[in-house]
Amino acid sequence: MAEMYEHKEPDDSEEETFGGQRLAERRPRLLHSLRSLPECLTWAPLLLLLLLFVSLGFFTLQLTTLVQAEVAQKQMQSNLEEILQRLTRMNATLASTERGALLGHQDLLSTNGLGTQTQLQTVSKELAEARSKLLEQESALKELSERVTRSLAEAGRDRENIRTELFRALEQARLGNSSSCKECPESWLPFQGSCYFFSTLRATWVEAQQHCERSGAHLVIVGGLEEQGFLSRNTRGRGYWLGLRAVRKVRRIQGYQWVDGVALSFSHWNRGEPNDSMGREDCIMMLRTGMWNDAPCNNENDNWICEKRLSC
Ligand SMILES: [Ca+2]
Repeated sequence: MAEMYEHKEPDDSEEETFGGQRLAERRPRLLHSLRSLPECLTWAPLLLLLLLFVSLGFFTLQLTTLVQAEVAQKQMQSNLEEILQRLTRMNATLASTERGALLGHQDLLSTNGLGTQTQLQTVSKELAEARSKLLEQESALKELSERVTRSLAEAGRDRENIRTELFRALEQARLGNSSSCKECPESWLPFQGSCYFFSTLRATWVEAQQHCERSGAHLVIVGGLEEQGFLSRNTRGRGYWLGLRAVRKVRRIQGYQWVDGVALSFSHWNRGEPNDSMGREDCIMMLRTGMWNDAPCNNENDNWICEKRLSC
């Protein structure tokens, strides 16, 4: 019995039973850990200290890294500023170079422009001189043409006058002999080598001249007082267009000209004529008295007298 109630000292083997099986048998490592817990508690400050050192080292490393990064950033900023300054200087240099080149081009263009302007002025001056000379030559040619025209007309008139004189001589010779000269057409009146037609109709000056041309004649040209006397004696109380018109330039009458181009020399104006009434009296007609008057060319109140030379 003594053995049954034998006090058993707490034995580790009894404490370490679990589920009827010894803990040492089932969890040897756990058992070992449990046994080493006080020892672990002894190592904790050391671990904390170690952790502190590690953290401090890590912090120091980060701080160093940040400082290095800041230094690198400052270096990069410095480099960028330097690069920017170089670019600014290069830009300034380039701008100066381009400006110089542009000024050079501008000077060249200015020089060329001045040269061209000088050439243009010279050419313009030469053209003006040439134009002036051409105008002078044109004026001289025009004057020469007018002189030639007047000379031809006067020559034609002289030729007709010679024919008239010849006709007179032949008429005198005809007193005893038969004439070889043709006679005037019917209803035409002869006078000193010419035939005259006194119309019974009325027309404008231009229409009257056209009537005469269709008969191989022209409106009458009054060469002198004898011819004027012949015409005045045959007016039969009517007014007649003559072959005389005004020469008007810039609304002003410069003179009068016969239909053969000869300027007016002999005239037989009525008193107060020519008056160029209303500035439109360019055609000359003979009044019933035989005196002359200037009248509007489109006046249809007058008859007309045609004249053509007799041919021998
Ligand atoms: Ca008049």
